[in-house]
Amino acid sequence: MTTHWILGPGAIGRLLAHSLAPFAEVALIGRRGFPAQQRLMTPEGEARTQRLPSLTAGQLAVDAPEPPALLHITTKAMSAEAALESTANSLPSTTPLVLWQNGFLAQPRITQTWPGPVLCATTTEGAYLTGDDGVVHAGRGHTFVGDLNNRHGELAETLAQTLTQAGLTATAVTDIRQRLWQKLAVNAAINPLVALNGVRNGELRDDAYAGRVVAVVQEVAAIMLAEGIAPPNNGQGGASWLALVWQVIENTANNKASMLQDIEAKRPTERGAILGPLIESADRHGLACNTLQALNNEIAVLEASYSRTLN
Ligand code: KPL
Repeated sequence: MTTHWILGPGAIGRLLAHSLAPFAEVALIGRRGFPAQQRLMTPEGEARTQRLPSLTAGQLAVDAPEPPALLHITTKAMSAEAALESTANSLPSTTPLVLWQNGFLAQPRITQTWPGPVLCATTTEGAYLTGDDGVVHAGRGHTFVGDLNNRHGELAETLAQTLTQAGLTATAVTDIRQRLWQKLAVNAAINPLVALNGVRNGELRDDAYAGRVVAVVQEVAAIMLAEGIAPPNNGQGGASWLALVWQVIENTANNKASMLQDIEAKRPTERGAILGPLIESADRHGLACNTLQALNNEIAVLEASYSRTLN
């Protein structure tokens, strides 16, 4: 049986572990251990309990288990590189990696430095944790996998088949860079604004916020043009970034976006992986990005205020 290690036992990590476990050997790797009996609630409301072994990076170093065929990294974007480093001594450097992060920060860096194949995955599967031993698969989505240099198409194809067999519908693609940037563009227009204002996605349609949404999207659209990233076709012929962003806001109106959840839980946010590459790209192309800069600074101030109270 193929072995998959899943580094980062958050909602997507545990959903992945539950889905793969009937077909492969899986181990969840985290900073701390978890109860072996883990519960999954399916989108259809069926409750399942499965044994999912968990290991800490410390245990890996001591126990030296057989290395995996594939290491999935499902941490937040800003933790991916440190997490990989914490397990790297327990892995052959040829081990294929699958990066599940938002944004576009860890992916190019790890692709450049890791000697083995590095796949990137972007998913619309919806999941959230219900404690140390439970995850809810809230909505079915689609996962796209590929590598930034288009050198590992066969591996991406095999992974897409494995994921699909495991119930997480997936497609191997040759334009994963485009897809990661497209998701980042939408996240940049929604996440910082809802996080700063403490509102659900749908509230961005209110007059109080809509102007700032438009201002962010104008900057993002110029950056995307400079990067050569077209908006995904929305199926209605209208492929503008603004139409896409309003569509996602409509479809996720009731969502509490991930950045808002991070702010509420006083955790570091993914602003560096979402706003960072946009601001860096704007600088590189000589484009103005005052709204993106302002949002980045406002979130940084908020994060600093609670990291001071936690220290
Ligand atoms: O992906 C999202 C997130 O919460 O990070 C959006 C698209 C904003 C939906 O909530």
